[in-house]
Amino acid sequence: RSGLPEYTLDEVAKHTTIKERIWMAYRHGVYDVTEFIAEHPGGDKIMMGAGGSVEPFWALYAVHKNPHVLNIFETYRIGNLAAADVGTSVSDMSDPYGKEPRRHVALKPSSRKPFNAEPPLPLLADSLITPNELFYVRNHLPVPDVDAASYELELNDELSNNEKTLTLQDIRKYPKHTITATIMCAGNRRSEMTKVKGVKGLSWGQAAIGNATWSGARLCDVLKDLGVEDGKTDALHVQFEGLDTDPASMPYGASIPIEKALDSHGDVILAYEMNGEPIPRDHGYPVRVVVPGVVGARNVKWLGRIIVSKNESDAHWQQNDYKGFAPNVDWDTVDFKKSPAIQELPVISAVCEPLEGDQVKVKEGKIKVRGYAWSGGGRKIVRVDVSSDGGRTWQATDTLESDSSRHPHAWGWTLWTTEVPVGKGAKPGSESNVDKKGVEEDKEQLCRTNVELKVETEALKQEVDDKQQ
Ligand code: MTE
Ligand code: MO
Repeated sequence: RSGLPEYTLDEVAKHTTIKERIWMAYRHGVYDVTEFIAEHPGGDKIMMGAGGSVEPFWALYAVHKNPHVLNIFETYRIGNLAAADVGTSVSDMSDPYGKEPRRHVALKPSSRKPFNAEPPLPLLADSLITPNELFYVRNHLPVPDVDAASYELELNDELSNNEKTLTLQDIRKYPKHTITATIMCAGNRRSEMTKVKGVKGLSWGQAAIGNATWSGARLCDVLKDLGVEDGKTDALHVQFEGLDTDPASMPYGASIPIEKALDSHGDVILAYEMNGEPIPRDHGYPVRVVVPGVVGARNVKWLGRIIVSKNESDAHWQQNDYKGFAPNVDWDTVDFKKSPAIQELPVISAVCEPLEGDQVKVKEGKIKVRGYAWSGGGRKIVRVDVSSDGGRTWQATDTLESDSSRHPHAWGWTLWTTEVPVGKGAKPGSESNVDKKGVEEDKEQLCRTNVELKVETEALKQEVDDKQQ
């Protein structure tokens, strides 16, 4: 809209408190949403995006993105977004990390160079599909700046010496295959593990996981044209190299077993779309391999080369990282050759809401608890049990939500919701203090989630109310 002042995203990012006013960007506009948030149900969650784009919140709460709400929203417009910021990238040639994409303010980084960040946990359980801008980011190296028009994917079969180069257009000519799949970092929830025994690595919370739809060419179709077919090759592994390189010019790399790569029901895809949009730079633009059911590390982003081989990838991340060891092994005694590279991940579940220490309203002696559950290998979650008495008794959750389009595989996560009875002393309207004591992982497909509840008395609630006034 003409006549309004122009602001940059950096200026928008400075407005994150009621005192400074809360600003957000949407398309070409800048909005002062301080009042909008106050009047809007769910506004407290939008607060997590204060100073950033409102777009992923429309995606989470699709009900809001209707003409009526957008018209109301438009009345809060205070300016236009600087043209240079509408597409979003920063540029500083003197720094290997000088060409990183701009990230949403709601992503909280555990490291900036390389960029690693996860979204606020309560947002995760709000939508079966994680919006692109809120999907956790796990980068080991600077994000490469790839031009889609000149992008090339090299293919090489070491057994037949067949070679090929595909452009993005060539990849798009293959039948477009869409799956819903969860990608999780092996380090998800490491911060809790560290409380038991120190482990090296980024201190991830519980949100180094996300669920998206991915579209692209099936790897088995592409390999068939290279002459690599099930039963006709002696290859054992398919290696992937990224276009991101370390200071010695070595690319990020990983490999998967040939069985998974050639399985016509394995759904491994060379994805060029994430949730219906070109894959964002942080997630592998223009092409990443999605290996559903397999640890995040093998889902190589910015895919530059595929090598069909008798050998696993010799990259650091396949050989000397992403492996599991017994508790008596430490960094001085570890022999990485003694453990296989992680492929399919085991089952996992986590509580997303309430957060540890949250004050929650007790309704008819119960509180609402929500979370996710997922298993590697495409194993479907059939039940999630919750305990509110330290694991003595368990109750199955009421609602499970998941994508079932690839039955019997379930590549995507299951969101669960339940009401948990709180202890004897709980009166309707009292507050309950949640103390999450981690999650017990039972056998595959069945997740047990332990929500410990400390129930506070009416008197304490009065005190809290007094403080809030
Ligand atoms: N691919 C490349 N080329 N470089 C990387 O650093 N990180 C891997 C994997 N693929 C990585 C990569 C790891 S460890 C994880 S968990 C996932 O990408 C993270 O994917 P995301 O950032 O899209 O969430
Ligand atoms: Mo990872």
